[in-house]
Amino acid sequence: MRTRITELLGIEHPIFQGAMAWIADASLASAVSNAGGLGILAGGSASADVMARQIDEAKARTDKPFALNIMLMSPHADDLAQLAIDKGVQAVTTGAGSPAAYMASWRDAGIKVIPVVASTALARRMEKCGADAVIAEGGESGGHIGELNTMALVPQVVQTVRIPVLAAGGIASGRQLAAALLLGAEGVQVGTRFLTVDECTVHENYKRKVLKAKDSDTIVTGRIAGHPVRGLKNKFAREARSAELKEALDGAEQELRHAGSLRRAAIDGDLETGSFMAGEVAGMVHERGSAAEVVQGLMAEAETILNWDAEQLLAHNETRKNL
Ligand code: TUI
Repeated sequence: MRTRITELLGIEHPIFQGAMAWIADASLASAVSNAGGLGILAGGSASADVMARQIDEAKARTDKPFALNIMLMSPHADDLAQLAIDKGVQAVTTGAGSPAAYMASWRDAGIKVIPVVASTALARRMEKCGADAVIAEGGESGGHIGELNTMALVPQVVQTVRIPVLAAGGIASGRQLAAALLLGAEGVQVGTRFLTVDECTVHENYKRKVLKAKDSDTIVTGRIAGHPVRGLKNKFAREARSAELKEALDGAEQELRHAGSLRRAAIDGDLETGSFMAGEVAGMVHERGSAAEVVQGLMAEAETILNWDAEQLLAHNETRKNL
């Protein structure tokens, strides 16, 4: 399947691996890149030194393109922006803010720039600053989210910009990949589905929690103070939610409550006090397997369904069978 995204990056499949902070390391990113998608290293708030080592490790594990994600609320964002240039990474994705200040220097260095946007306004600004593509991320996603959901956001971003759009949020199957393409996307970003693959080094408790989850097991905390985060329900999330509602905590207090919570989930596997960020599709992730199996499964299912006409699709839907 060739799209402007596969052409832009020289990759085989239009599938990006979600930039999951504390989780998306060289092991996962190189596995996804080796499978023909785009692996993405995500440091969250990690320092440039830590990410430099991750980049070196990813280069040792794959000859294929991979990206560095920069979480713009990180205190190290400036250093990471420079690191991408010094290390000559092929692509940068960004989240949780506007990367406008860095765009010119990345482009001068020949780095492909693909910001995550949660609104048409930011998508338009990013196109004007020279972004190569945007990832339109709906509120079904895990982690820090915007206000709109994928079904409504993606077509509106597609109508707003000429550069290619990837869809993120709520995508864990080939059917959902096909649906994203029908909404006008030219690629997808998949996070939660990669949490349980063999090459993902996240704590085993995190994997088990995703595998056990059902549709209603995610919850959004932090909506009141303006930094909404979706994750799996546990003691931490329930307490955070009820404290927010009772005390209408201010933003600073909420940040404090969240400090270290993703690390406690991803590294320590602390089931009570960790923040197990995951998307709404956690309820449909029931398997482990390899990253390559996920990439190939998504592509095969999407290609099958996209080759059907409406009659075949509706007949198949009646049977309720897997593809
Ligand atoms: O960034 C994400 N998801 C994340 S980041 C993260 S780590 C974290 N650490 C501490 C506190 C909070 C999170 C976990 N998950 N997704 C991309 C994304 N970006 N979603 C929404 C946005 C976004 C929101 C507002 C991007 C830009 C924006 O406004 C920028 C502007 O200037 O208008």
